[in-house]
Amino acid sequence: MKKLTIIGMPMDLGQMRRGVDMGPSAIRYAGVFERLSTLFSSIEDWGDISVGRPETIIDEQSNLRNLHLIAEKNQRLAEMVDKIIQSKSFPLVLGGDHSIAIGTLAGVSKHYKNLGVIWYDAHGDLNTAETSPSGNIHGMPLAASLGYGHELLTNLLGTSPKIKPEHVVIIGARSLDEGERKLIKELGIKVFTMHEIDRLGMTKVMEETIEYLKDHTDGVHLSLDLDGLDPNDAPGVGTPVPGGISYRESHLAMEMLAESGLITSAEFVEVNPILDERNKTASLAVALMGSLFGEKLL
Ligand code: HAR
Ligand code: MN
Ligand code: MN
Ligand code: MN
Repeated sequence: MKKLTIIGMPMDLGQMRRGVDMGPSAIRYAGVFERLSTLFSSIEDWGDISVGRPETIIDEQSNLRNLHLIAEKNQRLAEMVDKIIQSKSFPLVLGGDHSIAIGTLAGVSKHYKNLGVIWYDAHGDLNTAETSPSGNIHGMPLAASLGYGHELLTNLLGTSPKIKPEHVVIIGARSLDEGERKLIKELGIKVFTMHEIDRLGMTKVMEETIEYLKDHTDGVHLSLDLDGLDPNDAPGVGTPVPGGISYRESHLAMEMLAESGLITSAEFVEVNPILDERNKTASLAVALMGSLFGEKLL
């Protein structure tokens, strides 16, 4: 059995709603350590990276809110994730808003020539300063990891791009901006929107995802944004979009990933306990982690 290392990234600077910085606490409170401890030979919690307050000066020129702080803190996260993998442990990052994927992927991708990424999300997170309707960096991490966007975001640890478009699968998309749609088409990124999930069913979606990635990648990162799920199941998120993936479909997806043995790193992001109902969303995140790491019902 493998080792697991948890690290918290209480980042709320990638978007406008405070509270998502308490995501790591909420996930710990929901019992992540206890839940996963039987599934690994050893499990460590390295605590949180300190993030700090929002920048007061908004860089209007770049249309990137809190750019410098986000880049700096993600650099730190990238270094920690790198260390975790060096110590032969599985990195599990707790968010925090989705801008932290920039750091996670910078650290993880150092160790893989062809890193696959499963982006489980209502959104594409494929914006750049030019296409973003909001200036919020949590809408940009997948673009940044593919090498699109401001140099401070694309070039962490000194390389860019971190991943290749043909090794990315987006699952659950139902809110894509114009520029994101364009980039998806231009790069030929594989996307299972809610339409495909409805039409094919989650079993087929995951079979195809696993088939698509398994022979072309040497590791696969799961970036799970809780807003990929339906807001009825995951109300504690900053940018809920109705009509999402269900609780059971998400468990099925995690169970199939566990069976595949493909996943080599993971992050669970956008849990905002201030917007939640009795820690429902953090508890859901922990339950999904259980399935992802091979917990069985029987
Ligand atoms: N696409 C919109 C934007 O760029 C909303 C992004 C919301 N992002 C997240 N991450 N919650 O998926 O602002
Ligand atoms: Mn996201
Ligand atoms: Mn999202
Ligand atoms: Mn390939």
